[in-house]
Amino acid sequence: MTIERSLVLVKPDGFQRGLTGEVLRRIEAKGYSLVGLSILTPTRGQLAEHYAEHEGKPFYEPLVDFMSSGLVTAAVIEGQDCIKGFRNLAGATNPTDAAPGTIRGDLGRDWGLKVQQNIVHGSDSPESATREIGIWFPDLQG
Ligand code: DAT
Ligand code: MG
Repeated sequence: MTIERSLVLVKPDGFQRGLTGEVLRRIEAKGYSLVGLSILTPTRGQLAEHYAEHEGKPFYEPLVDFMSSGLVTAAVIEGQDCIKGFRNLAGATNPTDAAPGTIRGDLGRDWGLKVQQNIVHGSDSPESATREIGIWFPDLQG
């Protein structure tokens, strides 16, 4: 049993659609705690750090354009095995593939041309979580 922290983003599509509360509700209903919360428009510099692993991929520039296009809600969540647990709550990257019951499966719209519009981001490993929390919440420990 490991108490972990994970970095969650409600992306501009989720924020604009008024889904921040629904995402946070699912996080809290699962039993995870909120230990950091912020609403901001990400800078391209922040996003370059955040998405460094994807630099050079065909979807990288559209992804950074989209993520810097409006407000996002950034959250640090805490709970037992919450890194994998939140990824399970979020569902598969492509909302069409995401299972019903997941955030992307229930609320994500068609993959279509805007594949990056899948409502949420969640850290994918303890190393990513520590790194990402440092980017979005420099005052918090990963
Ligand atoms: P995830 O967000 O599920 O961790 P990822 O880290 O592989 O997925 O990719 C980051 C984001 O980039 C993802 O949320 C949506 C977008 N993306 C991923 N794969 C893509 C693809 N093949 N085409 C377009 N956008 C993609
Ligand atoms: Mg990822």
